[in-house]
Amino acid sequence: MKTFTSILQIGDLKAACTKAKYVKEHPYADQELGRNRTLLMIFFNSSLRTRLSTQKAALNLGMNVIVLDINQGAWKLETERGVVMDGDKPEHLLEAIPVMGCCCDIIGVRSFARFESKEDDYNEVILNQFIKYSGKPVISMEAATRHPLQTFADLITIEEYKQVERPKVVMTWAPHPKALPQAVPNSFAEGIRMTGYEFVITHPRGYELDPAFTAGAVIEYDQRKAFEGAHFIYAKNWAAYSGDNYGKVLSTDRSWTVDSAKMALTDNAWFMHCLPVRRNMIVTDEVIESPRSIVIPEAANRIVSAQTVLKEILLNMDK
Ligand code: AN0
Ligand code: CP
Repeated sequence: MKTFTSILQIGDLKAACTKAKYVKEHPYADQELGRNRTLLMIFFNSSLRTRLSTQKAALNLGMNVIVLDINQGAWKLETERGVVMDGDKPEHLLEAIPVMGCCCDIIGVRSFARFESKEDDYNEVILNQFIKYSGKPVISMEAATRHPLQTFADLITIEEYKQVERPKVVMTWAPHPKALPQAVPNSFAEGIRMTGYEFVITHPRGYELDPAFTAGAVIEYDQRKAFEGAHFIYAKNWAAYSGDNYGKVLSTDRSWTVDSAKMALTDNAWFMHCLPVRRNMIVTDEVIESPRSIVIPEAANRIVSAQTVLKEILLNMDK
């Protein structure tokens, strides 16, 4: 593994989960592996879990870590090529990236969809420039279209909690006041396809995701019907993807909030969410606080997914 921008890059899922299990049980077994190696984490957007868990994972591997919040203290970056830089942005991404590359051995990048251009977002223009110009392995810490460290943690969590071989996993859209990217649901759909689980996506009409990610999934517009017999409920909001509605909030209909009455339709399903979550918009207090909510162990598995990925990259680096 040289870069990690899609869950597909973990290769064989079973083997990856076995590696993750080892990392979880022996977090400090590879303290020498990261010695004198530096992880640089670049954030264009806010974070709690990704920042803490990826840093913890790197420290477990004996790495040094530098964290840079681009919006707090760094020069404001121009990202378009060819502009006359006479405005408020003193530095260009095309110089900044190679300089970042000089200061580390691995770069993690968080760069959300900007919803200014669907084409730019879905071509991952920011992430791909890091891959092209940093000269270092790049890890996505949520880019415009995917959040693979989250997906890997989600898959590890489902493996840990599933009680039947082929569980029914339901990803449900839920309301949120702001436009959120499609990265988490895209990536989750991409990951679930690797598992062979039964997979149903439920959302209001108009919230169809990019079929490149959802191919093979059953789309059910009736949320209650989708919940019937589910073993896992994976809640998430996302903004519209299709056509001119790209990046728009089409609905904040709270009849889509995950509540106890809907959970009662499932086969005693586990409740999952990547967090941060808006209570009583996405999910009621009662459901997120119930014994079937596994959002905290899911978040804890972010250390495991990051450490497994970092370890794999370190093992493949020329010493
Ligand atoms: C982000 C999103 O929906 O992509 C990050 C989730 C991990 N969520 C928010 O911005 C609230
Ligand atoms: N789930 C997740 O990535 O959380 P943060 O946005 O807090 O990093």
